[in-house]
Amino acid sequence: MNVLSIQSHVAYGHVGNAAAVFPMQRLGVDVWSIHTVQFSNHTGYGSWKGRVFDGHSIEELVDGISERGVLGSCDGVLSGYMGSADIGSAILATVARVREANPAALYCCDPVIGDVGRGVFVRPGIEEFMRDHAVPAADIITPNHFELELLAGRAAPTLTEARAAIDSLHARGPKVVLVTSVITEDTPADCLDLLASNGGGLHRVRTPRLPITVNGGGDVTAALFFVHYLKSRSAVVALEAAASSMHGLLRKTVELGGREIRLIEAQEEFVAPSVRFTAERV
Ligand code: PXL
Repeated sequence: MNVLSIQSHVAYGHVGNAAAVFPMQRLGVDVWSIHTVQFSNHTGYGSWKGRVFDGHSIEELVDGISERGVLGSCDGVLSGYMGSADIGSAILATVARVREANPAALYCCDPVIGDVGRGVFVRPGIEEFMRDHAVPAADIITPNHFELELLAGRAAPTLTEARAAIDSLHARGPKVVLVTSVITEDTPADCLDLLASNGGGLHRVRTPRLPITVNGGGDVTAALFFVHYLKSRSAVVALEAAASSMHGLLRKTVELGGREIRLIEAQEEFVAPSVRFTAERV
């Protein structure tokens, strides 16, 4: 299986491609990674070095891959942190090229915009680009709770309102919606929910809430969910697998400490999660 992953890259630590590529490889996927930015470290530190690429630099690499004659063997495109709306347009042009070469290829868009404590952390224009262009082009989207509310343009403090917000996103195109880091009024204080919908039903996995906030967790979750979906074609199977592996990764991160997710040390969790969660229909 081949996945084209277009995301940010950091030299130190784990977000974007530096978070998503290894778990996908560990699951046996051949990952073609294109970087939208190359930074020293993630932006959560408040300062970083490096640069944002432009749309042309993305399309140039896709041209080169296309010249190898392999685009038709691409099973899916995964996008994350975009850097600029111009890069976003290049990503959507790439998705169109891949679909032309392989009509069965799926596009999973992780609409990285922000998070509850930090607010919006991407450049102006990205939020609108995600809402108006990327989401409608995607087969699968993986917003966190904060991004769900922004994209749907409505608050989702309860499960009922989250369901309505998810349905409004389905109506714009995506067949599958995964919502991460969900905390509604129905969520117990020591728990965190993940919701997955395939348009025909909503499923929830509830995991214990761990005493950390990390960067890159959403990037790993989207990558795991996409790979398991590509393999199983089941949103429920993908939800259970991604939630179980993520919980294992975060437990390892709590155990070992530090500011970055412990991706390497937790690698066994991607293939054989030590705790398996099951989804319930809600
Ligand atoms: O995890 C999202 C993300 C991706 N890429 C970069 C980031 C962040 C979050 O901080 O800084 C570069």
